[in-house]
Amino acid sequence: MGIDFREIAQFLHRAETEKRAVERITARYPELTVEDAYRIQEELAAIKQAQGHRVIARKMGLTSKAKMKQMNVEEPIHGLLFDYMVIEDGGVLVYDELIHPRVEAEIAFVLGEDLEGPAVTGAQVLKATQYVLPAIEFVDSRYENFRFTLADVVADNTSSSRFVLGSKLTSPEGLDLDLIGVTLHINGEIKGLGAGAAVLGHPANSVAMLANMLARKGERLRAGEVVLTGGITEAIVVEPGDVVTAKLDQLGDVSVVVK
Ligand code: OOG
Ligand code: MG
Repeated sequence: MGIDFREIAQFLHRAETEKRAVERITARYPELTVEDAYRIQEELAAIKQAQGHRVIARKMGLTSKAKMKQMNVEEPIHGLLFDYMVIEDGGVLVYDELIHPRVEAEIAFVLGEDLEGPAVTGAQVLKATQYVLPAIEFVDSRYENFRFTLADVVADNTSSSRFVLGSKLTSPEGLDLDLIGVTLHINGEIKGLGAGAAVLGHPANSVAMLANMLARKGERLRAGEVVLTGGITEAIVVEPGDVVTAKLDQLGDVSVVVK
């Protein structure tokens, strides 16, 4: 008997909709590979799509040393962001809709041209990018204590739960995105700080890696797609009442209130 990917996807989907942390799936299936995990992620996406949800962006995760160290997983991963996950800039995150959310400051890209791997470079990404913008992501692992292996987190759609895009669109032309300073504030206090270079040396490298990972499945990034490139600092626990702001040099601010 093989592993039932659909059944595992349903298990993770239920954990999300019931807002209940569950045992990590590799405790039950230690032999689960990362490739299997992406198949489970696809099944999970199909379940959401069957319920009428639409994919509106993609994300990379675990692209900075800070995040890799915090989660004890050393390899970048990719996932899907759905329409029900979006919060407008200045909007509200409803804490009770989630399990144990943590917040990240990120740089997002909007592509103006398709990008097809397997050998896409950061320079090609920059040429193909229409805009960059500041972003906040809330990760909310469906696993107990936010603890997982690489395969677990991939299957769990990379802990995706909510995200916020800043309202200012900036052309990447002439910008050194690696040198963009980033601060993450909660209630006016700086909880994390870094620079674009924290993300694989340059956040465009994260989009290039995504294009190259997708190429293995015969997929490509398309013009108009939005990509979150990964948390620059450690993710920070949030609580009801928190006001979260990410400030990115030259790209602007993005904020959200936790209620
Ligand atoms: C996995 C998702 C990581 C990022 O930006 O690094 C991520 C997690 O830490 O739960 O979104
Ligand atoms: Mg993230």
